[in-house]
Amino acid sequence: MLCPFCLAEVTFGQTQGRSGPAHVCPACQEYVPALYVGEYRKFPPVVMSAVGYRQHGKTVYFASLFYTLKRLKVATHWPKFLAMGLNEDSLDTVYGNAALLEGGRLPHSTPKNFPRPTLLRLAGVPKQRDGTLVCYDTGGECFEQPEALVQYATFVKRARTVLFLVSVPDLADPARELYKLLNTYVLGVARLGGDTKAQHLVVVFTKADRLADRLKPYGELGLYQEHGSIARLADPADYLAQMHRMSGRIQEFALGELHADHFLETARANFASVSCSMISALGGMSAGDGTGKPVPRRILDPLLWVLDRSLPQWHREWKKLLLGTGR
Ligand SMILES: Nc1nc2c(ncn2[C@@H]2O[C@H](COP(=O)(O)OP(=O)(O)OP(=O)(O)O)[C@@H](O)[C@H]2O)c(=O)[nH]1
Ligand SMILES: [Mg+2]
Ligand SMILES: [Zn+2]
Repeated sequence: MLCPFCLAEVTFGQTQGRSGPAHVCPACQEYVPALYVGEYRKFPPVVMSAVGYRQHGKTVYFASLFYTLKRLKVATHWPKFLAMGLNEDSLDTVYGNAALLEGGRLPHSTPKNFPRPTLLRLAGVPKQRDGTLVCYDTGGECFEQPEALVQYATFVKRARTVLFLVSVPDLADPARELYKLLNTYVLGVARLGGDTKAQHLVVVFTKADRLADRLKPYGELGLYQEHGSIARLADPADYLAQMHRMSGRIQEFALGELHADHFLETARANFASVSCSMISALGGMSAGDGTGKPVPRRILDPLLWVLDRSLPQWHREWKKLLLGTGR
């Protein structure tokens, strides 16, 4: 089984915990939740590993995702949908950060240390299999040098899909800085003995609310960001097809507006696949002063990409035939 804390393939040991038998990882010595081990086959792990510079929106993305998933539960869009934290840490993160956003506040910057993943069981997402989300939110400093990645983010080499969270409005020279992030990541993973060619890359452009003017020339994409609503999720086949189309539009934006040709070409050469999405975790919410609530836009798209990319190849081929979606 995959350890959710260090992502090593291990056989968990049994030990006596404070409240009964417990499972321990022989590689990292972490206590693994009984629910994770007991129903591993029914809810296999799906790793969401966020990579990106400081202050580019990783923590706020996860907070906004948890906030949205919480609200989805009572909505009618996915009638069978269920999300559940698997340990106390995860409950604290999910409910704590979602509550912060709900109260119009923002989470703090993430310290540079080996992050503890948030474990969230997901069931009933239409057209996707059930699973346990293992969310890694690492401090942005760890992605500034390959050495820092090797020291603090060893788990990245074992993730099947990696999310690059990039805030275009915060980049002075987007083409150069995008390429640098990619280069740092590919080098770091190679030094860890991993191979990015076995991973799928999802590039997530964050803070799309600050890009509204620059998206105007890209008609359909601008509208997609502005009118992001969860109502269309009720028809998942239609939604996934649209998401694939938007990935193409976002790549056009990256070429036309950011001149990121070199970044995209190098990414395609170094990963099993490259998809793009664009989100606004906060929408119109003002900067954490306790006024206003977030109005997230397209916040589920990266999750749907990760779930999609986590499916075995045969399942994806089958879905492609059924839905007519891209790669
Ligand atoms: N306008 C806008 N601002 C955002 C959005 N998401 C995040 N921000 C702003 O960006 C800041 C940094 O976001 P974080 O999620 O903390 O960034 P991070 O990538 O986790 O940063 P580190 O933990 O330092 O690596 C937040 O405090 C917000 O002010 C968004 O969707 N729209
Ligand atoms: Mg953070
Ligand atoms: Zn472990």
